[in-house]
Amino acid sequence: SSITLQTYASRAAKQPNAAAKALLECIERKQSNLCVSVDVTNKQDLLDVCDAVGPDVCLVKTHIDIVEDFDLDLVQQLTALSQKHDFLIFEDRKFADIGNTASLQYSSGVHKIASWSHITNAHLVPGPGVISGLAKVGQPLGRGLLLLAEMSSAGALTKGSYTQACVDEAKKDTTGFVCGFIAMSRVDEREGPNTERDLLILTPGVGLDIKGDAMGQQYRTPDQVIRESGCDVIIVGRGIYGALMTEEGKADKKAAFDKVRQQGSRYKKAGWEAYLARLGQ
Ligand code: 5IU
Repeated sequence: SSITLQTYASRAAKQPNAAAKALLECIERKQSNLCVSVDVTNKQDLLDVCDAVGPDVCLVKTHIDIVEDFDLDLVQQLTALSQKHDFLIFEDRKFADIGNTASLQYSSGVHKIASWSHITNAHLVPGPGVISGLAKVGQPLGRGLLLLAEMSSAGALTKGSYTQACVDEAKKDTTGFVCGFIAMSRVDEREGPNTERDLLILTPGVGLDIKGDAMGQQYRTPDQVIRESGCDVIIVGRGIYGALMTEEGKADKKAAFDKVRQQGSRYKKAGWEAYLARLGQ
């Protein structure tokens, strides 16, 4: 039957990709399909947000290249928090070069993403060589890759035959390294139930209070994303940590972090209720 009618637990039991399996198990254990996107530019804020919302999330998404004072201690502390609070880490790197270069960007440089990030993602623009290049590094480490099948921003070119090509490549990936998509809908089931290979769908562009931002972001609610569109994980950034960015929040960090925690718990509940509603419970 359609993936949307299966529980996270039953999908975890059958999942061959280690990172995807760990994520599904974590979702079930914590009753949370919430991924927080922590797009802050200093190390301590990043760690503090993860510590504040850690209990409510299954996954923390980073943009490690925006952190001004990045060092390897940051990823050690982030890893420690992922163990303390039981969440996985997803570096939203969006690899998009030929296989050989993507492989080096994944393993090496300042950030050494493969060494600490359980999940990362790639555009299929270069063709399937980007998958093999990343798989060479990530596969032996038990990592997972998401293909960017659809984006949330207005006017995105990720549509039609491009989206379909991402689905086709994921289904025929022989490395087992591709474990899902970033997408706005159940792209793997456009042509009927996907009985071939369980692929996760992680979805950004989620907000309960506003419809978008000034730079093309478009928000939908957790219910629209999980129940109506059949996606698996909601990704929420400013909806959760936004209080830290205001003048008020900068002046009173303690109050701001209370708001961050409240929003984390609010989105966690909304995501889980939408999942239960999808199952008809
Ligand atoms: N993100 C998107 N849309 C996409 C992809 C990634 O918003 O299609 I691919 C990222 C960008 C940001 C986070 O890191 O997800 C969403 O943040 P906000 O919830 O603050 O808009």
